[in-house]
Amino acid sequence: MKKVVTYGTFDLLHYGHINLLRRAKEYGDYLIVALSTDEFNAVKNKKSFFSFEERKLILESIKYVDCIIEEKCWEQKAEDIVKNKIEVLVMGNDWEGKFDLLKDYCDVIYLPRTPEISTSKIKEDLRMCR
Ligand code: C2G
Repeated sequence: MKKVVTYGTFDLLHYGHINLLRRAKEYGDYLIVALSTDEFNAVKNKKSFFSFEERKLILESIKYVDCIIEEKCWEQKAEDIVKNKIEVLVMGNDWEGKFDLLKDYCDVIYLPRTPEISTSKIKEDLRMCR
């Protein structure tokens, strides 16, 4: 079984996230999502609308997702990859190059982001509607 991993907050899940998850799954048979905890979001200077548990519940309903683990820090990726025997790390290309050091452990793939959509854009547009 070829395992793939991707990392993220996945707040206010939208079609850009779904495009990423669908394409990531195509690189293997089993997709692990390392979901940023609320505490790690604070490290990333992100405040998600949905809590970790709520974001996890939503992601678990996505057919491309086979397993969800916690993303608690920047430094856990190599251990995650070795421990879970992961062969491919997939991220959107806003992260281009940032995880190349992990090429010692697995394939690292950066996929084009879906344009025109982001969680922050959704929040901003909703604020405008008030
Ligand atoms: N994404 C995308 N297209 C968008 C929006 C997001 O392809 N329009 C991708 C991002 O590139 C990322 C994934 O969806 O690969 C999740 O995005 P976020 O939830 O914003 O994750 P991020 O804050 O980038 O966290 O250690 C890595 C970090 O945890 C990544």
